[in-house]
Amino acid sequence: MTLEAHHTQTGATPESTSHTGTTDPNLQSWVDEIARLTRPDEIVWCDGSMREADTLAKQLVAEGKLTRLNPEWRPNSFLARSDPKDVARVEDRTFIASVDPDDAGPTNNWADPAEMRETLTGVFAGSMRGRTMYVVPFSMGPLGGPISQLGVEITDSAYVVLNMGIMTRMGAQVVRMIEDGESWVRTVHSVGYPLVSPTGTRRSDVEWPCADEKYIVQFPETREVYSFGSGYGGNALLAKKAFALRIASVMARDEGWLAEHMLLIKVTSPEGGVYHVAAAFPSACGKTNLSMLRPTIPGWTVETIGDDIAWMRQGEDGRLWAINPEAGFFGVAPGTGETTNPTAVNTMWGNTIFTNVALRDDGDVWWEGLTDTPPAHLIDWEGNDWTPDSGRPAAHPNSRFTVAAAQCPSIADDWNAVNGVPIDAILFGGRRATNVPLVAQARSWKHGVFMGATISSEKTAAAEGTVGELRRDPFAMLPFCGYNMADYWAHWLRVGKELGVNAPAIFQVNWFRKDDDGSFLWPGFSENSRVIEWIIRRVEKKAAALETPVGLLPAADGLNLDGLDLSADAVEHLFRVDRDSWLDECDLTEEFFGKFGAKVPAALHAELASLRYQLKQ
Ligand code: OXD
Ligand code: MN
Repeated sequence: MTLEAHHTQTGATPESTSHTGTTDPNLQSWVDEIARLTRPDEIVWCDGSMREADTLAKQLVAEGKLTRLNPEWRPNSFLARSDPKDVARVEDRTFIASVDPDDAGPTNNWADPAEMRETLTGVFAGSMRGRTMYVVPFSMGPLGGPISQLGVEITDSAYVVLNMGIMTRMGAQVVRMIEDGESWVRTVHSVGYPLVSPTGTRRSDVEWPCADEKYIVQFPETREVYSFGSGYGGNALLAKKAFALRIASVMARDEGWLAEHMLLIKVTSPEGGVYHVAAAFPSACGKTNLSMLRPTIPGWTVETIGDDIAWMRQGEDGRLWAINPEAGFFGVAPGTGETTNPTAVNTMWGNTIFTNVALRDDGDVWWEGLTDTPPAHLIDWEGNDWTPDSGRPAAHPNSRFTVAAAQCPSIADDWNAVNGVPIDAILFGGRRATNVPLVAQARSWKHGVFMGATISSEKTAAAEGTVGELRRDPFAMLPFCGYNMADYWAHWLRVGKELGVNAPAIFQVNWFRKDDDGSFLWPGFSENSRVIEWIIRRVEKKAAALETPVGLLPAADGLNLDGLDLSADAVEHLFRVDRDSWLDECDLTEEFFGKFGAKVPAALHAELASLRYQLKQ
């Protein structure tokens, strides 16, 4: 297969053929070095063109690795089915290989970088035998933007190339920028399923090649990622969690910016005021839904900028400016439905890669929650016949859609702005059945950092530990912070100091509080626009707030509840601050901070002390 018309011989391994290359000596020698280690048959430099994507998709269909969906329903769209053992990010196989173990901290798996390099050299040796090695140059954020960064992923998976082409600005122009001297991040990926053994015996490929033993390794000091053994999502699309969060958070610490697990939205008020909001929620708390919110309150508009990651940097005007570094959505399919998120459903009209969803008899796709009534017959995510009586989900709970952000009907006109957008408010949300009010504003940046640092959810399954205990996910960054979490809190405090009066307001939100019978108190979904309205009115200094120990809550009648069927009891419960259970929670927070020892910034201990003091008044 030839993806490029010209064929220049480069310094690659003697037995591999290389299609084009670069005049940048560092990039070329790195590609050569990885090829010498992994021994692919062929090296292909991806140009990011539509023709290239079309060729790769056709090749994957011919190899039985993708199913083309019925173009009548879903043009230029495909279904991939993964190995049942390779269906999600593998946090226990994700490592931060920093020189000092303390730089990884108690929430990451640390690995000694020298030992890990040796291990990786072992597993990558010959791992691409019989395969094509793709060189994927990409930009996170608009090309050349002041907050953007470049990277290159080497991968032996054409499926990864196709996904990277949707999720990033991928292509030859990035190589030109590297040749012009721009810095870039090195990422290497292999599915770990060579087709030729060291002795030359060939085996046939499988539908979803992967290896039993997986390694997702970040080297923060040298800004490198090595991923082996998985072809799935964040394990393999290295621009996303590995680069844009783990490596970028370290770059951000060193360079004074922020790399965050946050969605980005643009909110327009009935008076035409335009505001930008960033919001951090743990995985599976409805970030994609909030990023595509359709307000129920008249006159308000919410538009999408990003659904997962935000990079933010102080601009020349002193404010905090943000970009969505990604170019696409890699969203969880189940629960994304015509009623819950019609915008997402419309985004996926075509040009979409689906992974591990179910196939309809008419050649379209389906997953739990897409429609209220399931089709009478499907092929499930494992390729088996399925009916509504099968007693198991048709789509894997972590099945995904990959689609360009530009296809989203609610995408904001400034989503692609080269300088980003100025941030007016930052939200921290968890999934809390108890204690945490529907919305509370932080009294200060420091109080906001305390809110972010203590994001938590009640454990819901016995497998997660004692039911009702808190699972902490500070800043929703637990699996994504590339360095010591307590140092990260200190970094946030430093950034706040730098921003001073220009700092965005910070809020805590919780859509998930339950009444004593265990049902949700707040209707959620589009009604969340009422909370957004109050937040914007606070930013505009137009809404009153009540001081409470846990933050500033809407004053009586401050939250717009017009037309909502919500009892006075429910509203009271949504904002109730129960002093005893909050004091118990303070003990848990102290215990949690204790894990980080002396690194916890004094300002956070002071916030905890102040919270306790106020609760006891
Ligand atoms: C994701 C996650 O896939 O946060 O976005 O797990
Ligand atoms: Mn995420």
